[in-house]
Amino acid sequence: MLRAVLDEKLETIFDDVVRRNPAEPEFHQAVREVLDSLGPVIAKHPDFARHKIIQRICEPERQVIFRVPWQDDRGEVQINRGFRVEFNSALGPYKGGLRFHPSVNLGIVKFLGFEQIFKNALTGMPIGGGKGGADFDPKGRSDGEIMRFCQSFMTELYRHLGEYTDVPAGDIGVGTREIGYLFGQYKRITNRYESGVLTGKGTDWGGSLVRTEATGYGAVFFVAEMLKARGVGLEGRRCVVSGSGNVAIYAIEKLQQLGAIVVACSDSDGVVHDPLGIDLDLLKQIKEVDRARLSVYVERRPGAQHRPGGNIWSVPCEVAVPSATQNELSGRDAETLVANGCLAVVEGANMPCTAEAVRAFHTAGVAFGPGKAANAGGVATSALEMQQNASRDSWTFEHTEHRLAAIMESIHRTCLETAEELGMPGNYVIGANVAGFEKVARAMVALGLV
Ligand code: NDP
Ligand code: 2IT
Repeated sequence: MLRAVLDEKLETIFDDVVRRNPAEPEFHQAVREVLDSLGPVIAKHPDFARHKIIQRICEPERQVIFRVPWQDDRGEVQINRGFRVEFNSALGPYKGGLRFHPSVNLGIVKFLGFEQIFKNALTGMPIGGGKGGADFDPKGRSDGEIMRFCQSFMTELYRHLGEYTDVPAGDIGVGTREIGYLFGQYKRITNRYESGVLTGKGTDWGGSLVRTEATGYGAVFFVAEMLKARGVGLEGRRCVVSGSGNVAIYAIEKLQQLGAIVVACSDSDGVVHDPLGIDLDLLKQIKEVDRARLSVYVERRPGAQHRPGGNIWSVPCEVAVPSATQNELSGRDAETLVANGCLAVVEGANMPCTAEAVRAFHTAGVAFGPGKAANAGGVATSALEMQQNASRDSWTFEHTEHRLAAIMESIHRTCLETAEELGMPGNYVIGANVAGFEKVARAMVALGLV
């Protein structure tokens, strides 16, 4: 892999991170991406070096790994591994989602937790960074199995949580249903109706309106701002959104509301290409109600095609919204998008674009919105849910969406202005990394050596 040259001090710190955290390539990738941006920061703030802020930020405050035993519907005992990495609490309680997917391991949870620190700082809300999950595969599991797994997971995790300590939410494989089972078990064990301990709750039992939509909507608000900064709009633009889960569905919804045409989405089996525009009601029915595979879509939608194992980035588009998983868009995919006339790429997922892809976008002058800025609408609305819980209030959809839109606009402005100040106009990666890092670093210095 071709890499940017790092400042010597940063190179030493990075080498140390790799040595101390072997066999965690996604974590190394996420750290490298931030350190690549920090040259000007260490030159400007010698006190950060004196306090060893970068080394401290790269070391989680606490990491919990635990056994999750449960029984499947056939009575067979199953064992999974649970994780919670409490990365940084300088700005508030640890905050970040739980991922249930067979690929989950410590390195993946650490990359997600590390990015979460800076993302949460960018929201301007009082939340630290953390992430968790399990190598549990929810695919094909009954409702009863999901419930028993969640109950066992929480039976260990509850002791580490609290509305002022650590507040999980959803991520891949964890939505309102799972948060319900987790919250029910937390309530039972602690004998406390502590609404603020989890976000992404159902609206009947302490959840916030707009939290379901927030990540996808927020990413689209962000790309709309990026295009506006270049004097163009979303109206009539052809878009491609990878994935077909929570983030993808609500990115598609907002893109359509703003007049764009989404022609493709995907899951891990393949790609749906629908040149007339994705039928969102049908997509929601398949994914949210039936919990079926995306391939079913073409059985009910004439004119649409399903390409098993296809590459979604070969579908020509002007706006691309990778919203499935890490490293799903390679350098070669980026070149294809550029060749097809793509104007903007916004990361709905966490780290979906490889370093090579990001470089290709920057070289070609494509507007690129990194996940830690562009998908921050989800966690920001989680913080709005915590606010509502703390005041035992619930806000309207319109008010909450308005707050979300204002937060995304503010994150966009912060990234743009920070990049401009650093002499890298339009580089949202540098803007997001530096603005997020500086806020956490200042708080860490103020709080002393803890
Ligand atoms: P969901 O579980 O709702 O959906 C995930 C989607 O991505 C599914 O279509 C899934 O396909 C696909 N996918 C997942 N893993 C893989 C893989 N290894 N290879 C190919 N496709 C895959 O998750 P979300 O929509 O919540 O999350 C999507 C991304 O957005 C993740 O990167 C997550 O970290 C990030 N994110 C989520 C937020 C949230 O609020 N939910 C907030 C910010 C970021 P299949 O069904 O075939 O597995
Ligand atoms: O990656 C993310 O920001 C999330 N999965 C949402 C975290 C949250 O606490 O809402």
